[in-house]
Amino acid sequence: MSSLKHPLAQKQIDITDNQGDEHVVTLTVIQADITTLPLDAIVNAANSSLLGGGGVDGAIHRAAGKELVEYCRTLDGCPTGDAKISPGFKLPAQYVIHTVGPVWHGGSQGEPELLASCYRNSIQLTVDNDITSIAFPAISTGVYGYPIEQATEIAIGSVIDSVKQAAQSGSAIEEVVFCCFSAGDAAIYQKKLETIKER
Ligand code: AR6
Repeated sequence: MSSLKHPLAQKQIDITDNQGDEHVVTLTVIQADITTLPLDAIVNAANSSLLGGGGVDGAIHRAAGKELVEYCRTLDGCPTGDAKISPGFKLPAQYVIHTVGPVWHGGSQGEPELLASCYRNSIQLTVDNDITSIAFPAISTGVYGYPIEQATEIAIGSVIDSVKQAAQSGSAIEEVVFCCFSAGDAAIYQKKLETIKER
């Protein structure tokens, strides 16, 4: 179960990998400042420069210290929908996974696929780096304007699909946290996690 205080909702995903081994992945909704979480990795909703910005990006850079932007300069940016990894420096989390969500233009310009690929590519990096616990903010739902209800559906659906797929390639992931900043967003995530049908 979750290592975090005050989970608002939890769901366990049971996965059997192609070796026949069973994995349990716990999905948890919390309301918190993501920079405080003592998990293996936290995800940053960055922009494609990876050199910092406002919102959760600004909070992560402030808490990690200036070594983070120095490191990010070596990453050569990140296309929308992709993800790159850095150390967490002064954060309690060991790693930061930087992903770039789509800007909302009404939904017909590939936004759902790009948002899903942020979650999928971030989970893929947990496989490559032996990460067992990760927290996501509500990517694209702040400055980038993605409607929260639709973004939440994609976030949870894509994470469930991605952890199932990752288990087939040796993933060690045990816990995925949806870290909401506002009580309103947390309530939407909570409801969605309780009602979502596994695909
Ligand atoms: N912990 C958890 N969630 C947070 C925190 C925090 N400390 N601070 C804000 N949020 P946003 P985007 C929530 O705007 O929409 C930046 O300038 C926030 O309430 O941070 O993907 C980047 O550099 C919202 O629910 O990211 C990009 O230019 C969620 O994080 C651009 O913003 C995402 O809001 C990215 O926009």
